[in-house]
Amino acid sequence: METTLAMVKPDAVAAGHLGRILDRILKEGFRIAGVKMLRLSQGQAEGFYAVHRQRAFFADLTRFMTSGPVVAMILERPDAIATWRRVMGATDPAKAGDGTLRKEFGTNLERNATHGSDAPETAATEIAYLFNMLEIYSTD
Ligand code: 3AN
Repeated sequence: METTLAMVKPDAVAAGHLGRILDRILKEGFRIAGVKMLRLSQGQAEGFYAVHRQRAFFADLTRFMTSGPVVAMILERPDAIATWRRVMGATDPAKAGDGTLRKEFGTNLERNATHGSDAPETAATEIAYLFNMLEIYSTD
């Protein structure tokens, strides 16, 4: 069993896509081990995306991520990280394949509807950043 951190970003929450994204998550065989809606502060968004601090898009990205509530989830299934990234599709919705969440719900490279951890270490860091142990119902 593997765990990943998924997020429905402010654009997709505001557009009312949460239900369809949750439905897709369950259809793909994920178990939801934790879920919460929260609105990130500027400092929290900057901490979450700290690896991108030097990138030109950092200020815009963190402003977008604080523009409304997000829904953060801990997802479990075998090969969860790669599977969730496949379901999301490419970072740029214009390049994402048919049937992917970013193709269906993303607006542009920045407002791309969903987030997913890119490696086991990142997943562990991101989960610890957003959830405390009382909020996680893991079968591990
Ligand atoms: P992914 O989320 O597919 O792993 P990353 O980690 O390269 O992509 O980028 C993190 C987030 O930063 C993306 N989800 C997207 O919102 C934003 N982003 C990435 N590249 C750009 C860019 N060139 N311009 C604006 N925003 C970007």
